[in-house]
Amino acid sequence: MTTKINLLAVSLFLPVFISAQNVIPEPAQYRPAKGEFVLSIAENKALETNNVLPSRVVQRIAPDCTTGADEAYRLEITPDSVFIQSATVTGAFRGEETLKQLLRSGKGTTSACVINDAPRYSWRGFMLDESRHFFGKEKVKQLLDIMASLRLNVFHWHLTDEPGWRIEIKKYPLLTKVGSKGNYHDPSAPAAFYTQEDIKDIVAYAAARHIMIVPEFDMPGHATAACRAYPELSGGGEGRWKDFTFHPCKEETFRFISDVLDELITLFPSPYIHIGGDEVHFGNQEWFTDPQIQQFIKDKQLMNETGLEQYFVRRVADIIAAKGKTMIGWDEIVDAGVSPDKAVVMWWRHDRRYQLLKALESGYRVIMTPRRPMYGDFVQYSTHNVGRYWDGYNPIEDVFSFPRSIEHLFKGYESQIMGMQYSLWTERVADVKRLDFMVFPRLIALAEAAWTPAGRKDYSRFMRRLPFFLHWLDTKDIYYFDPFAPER
Ligand code: TNX
Repeated sequence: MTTKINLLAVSLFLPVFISAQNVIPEPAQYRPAKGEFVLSIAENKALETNNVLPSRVVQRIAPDCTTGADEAYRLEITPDSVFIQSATVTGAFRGEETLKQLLRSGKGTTSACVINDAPRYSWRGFMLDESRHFFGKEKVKQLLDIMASLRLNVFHWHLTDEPGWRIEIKKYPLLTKVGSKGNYHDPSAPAAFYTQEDIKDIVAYAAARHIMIVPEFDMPGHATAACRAYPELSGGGEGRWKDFTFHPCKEETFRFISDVLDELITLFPSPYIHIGGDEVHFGNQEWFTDPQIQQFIKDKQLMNETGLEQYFVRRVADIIAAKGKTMIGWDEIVDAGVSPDKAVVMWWRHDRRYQLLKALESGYRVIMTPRRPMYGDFVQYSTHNVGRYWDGYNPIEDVFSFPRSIEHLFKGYESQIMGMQYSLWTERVADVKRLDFMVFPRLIALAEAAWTPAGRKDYSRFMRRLPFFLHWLDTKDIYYFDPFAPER
């Protein structure tokens, strides 16, 4: 409600501002020009209902067009027509999305201007955990639409974990038959997973929006659903940790992993496969002191349980490299001694800054998604109490201003920072309404943080532009947190 009133107020008093600059993320360079470009009623309807642009929008793809960065584009809006120039089809697509935002926010009219734009980071991601709770194809497609508008380019899909295995693997049918039953709240919830046909459909949908999907197959820990389906792969354990981890000393385990990866690679064209690697807890003490396990550790000179974990990660890194892909792992993998040309590190433990430094010093490329402020399962406002709260919470402003607070840490290593990501774990996110609430508007802030040059970011200007984007979310029935009416 308040959003609509705000929007109305802004459009009544600042018509020029709204048609010229309502773009998120804020472009790198914006120059106003004379006049306005106005859609006809039919053209505006085509944009609103079918998301298509008029024939007066002309694209030119040529290497000499822009700075050469893959996603850079130049958008020139004149009263008669619009020119989008880019070295790549992807860049031109990003330019189209900027134009669509300008036209939508101006209700079919936008001021003439020239925009020269390129992203700050090449990895601008969103992670969704669908193991803890499953949301399904239509929701994922809607999120991809919104990501496209925000010029986000990576969807990291957490498809396997303790409660459920969510992707069909033809060679191991029990993964879905047994492993996809249940969710975080209800172990008896009916099977929920994506068939390979679903996956192909979603991958194509994302590709049409120039979004790469990176699947995550979490191992050796967080493997409970897979171990439930194939108990012979389990590393044992008791209570909370029962079947949590794959058995790291069996060849059978690595054969299984290699087979599953083959199917994932066929389905996902991404050059990266995420293998998790976080929070490993092998079996229990009894399992660990088993003479066979002890012998294995001795033979491989692994010293202890941690050595075993690192051995596992190195084996998987080699399997993935042999298949021509690059592995991504959570920041625990930094300690495993994998060669930096085989792996990319995702830094998540905000309270372990030295792990970020160690990754950079060891030569790894790094994607930043520290719990604070990048985890969407933390609350976003002081009075909220559904969600995490852990020496603080994650307000929108912290997402927006990232990585300012830690920039000094990676001074000199900037070229190894691939980008950043907003990550939503869904233990406490049981339905799409809650999902929307925990994702928006923080994902919008992430998009600007990851795209816009640091010097052009300004929180109060961002908050002034935000209502137009929230208004678009209204048309999609997205239930977002409204920072303009926080006590709603
Ligand atoms: C830690 S982040 C995990 C997840 C949980 C999350 C909850 C990470 C690599 N592992 O399994 O869902 O915390 O905030």
